[in-house]
Amino acid sequence: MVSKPPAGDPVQDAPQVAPPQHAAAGLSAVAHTLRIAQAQMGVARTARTLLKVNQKDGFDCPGCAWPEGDKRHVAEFCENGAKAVAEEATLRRVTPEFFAAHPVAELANRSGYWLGQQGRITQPMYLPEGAERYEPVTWERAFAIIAEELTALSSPDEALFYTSGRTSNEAAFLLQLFAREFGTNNLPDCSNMCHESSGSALNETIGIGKGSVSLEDLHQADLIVVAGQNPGTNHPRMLSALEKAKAAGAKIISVNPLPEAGLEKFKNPQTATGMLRGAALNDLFLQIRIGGDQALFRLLNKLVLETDGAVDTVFVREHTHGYEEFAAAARAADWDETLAATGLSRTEIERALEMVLASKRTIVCWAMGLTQHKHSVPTIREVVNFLLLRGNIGRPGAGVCPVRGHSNVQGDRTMGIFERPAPAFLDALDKEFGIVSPRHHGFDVVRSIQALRDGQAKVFFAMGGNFVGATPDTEVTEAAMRRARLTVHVSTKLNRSHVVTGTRALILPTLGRTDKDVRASASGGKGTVRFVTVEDSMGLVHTSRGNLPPASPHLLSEPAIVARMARAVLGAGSATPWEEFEEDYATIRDRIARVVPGFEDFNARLAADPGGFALPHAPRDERRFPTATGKANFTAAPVEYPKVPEGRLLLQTLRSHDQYNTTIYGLDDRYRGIKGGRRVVLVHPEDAAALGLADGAYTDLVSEWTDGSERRAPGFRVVHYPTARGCAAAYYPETNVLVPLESTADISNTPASKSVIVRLVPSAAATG
Ligand SMILES: Nc1nc2c(c(=O)[nH]1)N[C@H]1C(S)=C(S)[C@@H](COP(=O)(O)OP(=O)(O)OC[C@H]3O[C@@H](n4cnc5c(=O)[nH]c(N)nc54)[C@H](O)[C@@H]3O)O[C@H]1N2
Ligand SMILES: Nc1nc2c(c(=O)[nH]1)N[C@H]1C(S)=C(S)[C@@H](COP(=O)(O)OP(=O)(O)OC[C@H]3O[C@@H](n4cnc5c(=O)[nH]c(N)nc54)[C@H](O)[C@@H]3O)O[C@H]1N2
Ligand SMILES: [Mo]
Repeated sequence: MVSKPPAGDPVQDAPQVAPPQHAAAGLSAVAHTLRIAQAQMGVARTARTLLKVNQKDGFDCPGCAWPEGDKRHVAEFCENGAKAVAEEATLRRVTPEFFAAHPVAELANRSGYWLGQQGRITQPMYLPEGAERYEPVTWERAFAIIAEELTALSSPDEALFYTSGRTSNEAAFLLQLFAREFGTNNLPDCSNMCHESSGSALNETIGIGKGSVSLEDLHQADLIVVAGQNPGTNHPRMLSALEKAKAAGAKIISVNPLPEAGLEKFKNPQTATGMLRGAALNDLFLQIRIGGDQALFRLLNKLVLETDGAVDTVFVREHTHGYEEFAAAARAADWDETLAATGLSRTEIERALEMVLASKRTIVCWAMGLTQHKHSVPTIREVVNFLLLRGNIGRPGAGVCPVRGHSNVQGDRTMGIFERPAPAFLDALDKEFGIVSPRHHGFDVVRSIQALRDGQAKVFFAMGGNFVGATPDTEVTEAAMRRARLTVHVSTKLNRSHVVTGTRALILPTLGRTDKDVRASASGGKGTVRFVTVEDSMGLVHTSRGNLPPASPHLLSEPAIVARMARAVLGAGSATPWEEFEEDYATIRDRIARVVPGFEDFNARLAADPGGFALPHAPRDERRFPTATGKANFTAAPVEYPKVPEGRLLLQTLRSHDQYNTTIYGLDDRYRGIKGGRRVVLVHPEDAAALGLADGAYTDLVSEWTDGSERRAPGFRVVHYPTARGCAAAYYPETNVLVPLESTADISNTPASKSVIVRLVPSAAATG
């Protein structure tokens, strides 16, 4: 049985609140999964689909980028992976009749949840200048429109090519090749809003912007620090790895303003005993203030330096640079300032130090809680200092572990989706294709919005994602997007970006991970099912092959869309064999093998083992650090932390349990005890009392920015919640309207969406 999408909208947002749960997963998770999956796909398709997730002959889960491991369970997926699959494999359809019935202006008043729930888009759609509705268009005409607008630009740099992290290696490689052949490095991607701060910090300090640990390392660690990450919701399979590490004797410290379920207690749904009993994964919970992490790690570093024999002097001498300067800065760290920045007690920090000193193999894992602040890059560099001090990089059971978001966000970068490509990469690309790539840098996400706003960019093309939904400063961004001449979205599902358009707009529907991508046989036979490849958070490359009949016969694969667009735009002037690439993805992989280091004999290695291979990582494999100094670099940035004026709170914008970024699966955040609504703001009871805010009161969130400007998000229900003092939390994307476009991390330019100073004012829009 497949349920209908929600009929009414705006969706009734009436949150019900119960105490937060301590345990993650378990039987209730399995029941919840099956309910959502069967509503979208029906029973048979649910079974057929879920059994193929993350199997060697199946498709890569479109959820998170956590690796699969070598021994796979029959059901190698988690509750939230299953929701991601159900969302894509849904039987609901958005047809040309749908667009005829709903003018764009009407769709622009619908919630993101409602739009997403309408189903898979079945045909290319075109919104001509001045038209009220999208109309069906042929693929040929769609590509001609793109060519018309792109060739009319006065410079290739007036075009923007955005990528979200679900795109396969093959499609990503073609897109960056096309952009560069066309003449621009304007390749912003979701990474700019996600782990850019990690990449910036790691490139500089260890010489490669990727994590250095494997699953095996996690299983062997003595100590795993999980900072600024909510794996119970966003990387549920990571909990199994932590459970295994713990069984082997590891200790776990979590650093978070919120007590997140899963770390507190985890009931492994893949083992019978785990399902029933569950165990606490956390050995120590440091309930830190938002933005206090750099101060915490700096003080821990000072304490390590002051402990006899704690520093790995051999490693420091042989493999690092900048130790003296760093040590001087760390010795100056101040207890009082650290306690103020972190909100932690002296005893808690001393307890953490004991665990740090007792560990010979330490891993630090992190996600958005560390990357989306003004001082994120120095914060992550301080984490690197912390690991370098005791030689915790490049040995088993130790290292850096930035846990990636989108399932192929890391691979897209490896394939060259980057606005600031390395000269060596461009040299290799140019040599292989006989082109001349531009050497000047392109626009990242924030600069792309500024360019649209200022009239410097006129065509916006997105390979997936929901640009206006995911980016900050919603009103500014939407106004900027409306100034474009043409907006184009390659998409599976309807979202906000399709209804906030340029003068003309196109929606190009594509195959998702679960869809079968069949290459027709020349002899009229059954044809072969094609596969693509992805790279997970730990640098493992493997195949992904869909097994479901596509959502519609009119869909094209992502590589086919790029190849046809390139032919339409570049015409006879291009010597690149775009037709061959569209026909046979193996020929794309042959080129990747010659351009991207680590992919030598790409096709042959996949044929030998579809389970994949690991990309080289010099610090991990040989303790070699390909930085400017040739060593791992200690750094000594001044300690920063957010200063919040009297009567204000520091707001972080985060994910609920029932969403995937801007895709809303449902209105519950089960582990946090919230049901039936998303407009909630979590506030510590004592802060709420000081501000005169009863639990259940309705408030507007007003953000205050340094230039004196204010932004307002109306009508949030106050929830008294055990967060760190002075901190608040609310869901994104509803709160993106509060994040000023100019509020970004130093160096990485990532929107500071976890550090928003807000005032809570009584709401006129109370809907309770
Ligand atoms: N089901 C599901 N899975 C997902 C996603 C999804 O939306 N849904 N999104 C995917 C993507 S793209 C990404 S990037 C990841 C995101 O994965 P996460 O980073 O886990 O996602 P967030 O919900 O943003 O959670 C941020 C966490 O950091 C904590 N935090 C906030 N500020 C601070 C701080 O200053 N210091 C510390 N120490 N902690 C802080 C928050 O309390 C929260 O626990 O998940 C991926 N996986
Ligand atoms: N305030 C605030 N803002 C944030 C964040 C935050 O924590 N707080 N997190 C940031 C982070 S970490 C990220 S990664 C970004 C996410 O930014 P995006 O990646 O741009 O956003 P998503 O919501 O993941 O995109 C969902 C859309 O992708 C399309 N899609 C899904 N699967 C496919 C596919 O296989 N192919 C194609 N072509 N399209 C597909 C569907 O149409 C769907 O509507 O948001 C960022 N924005
Ligand atoms: Mo992300």
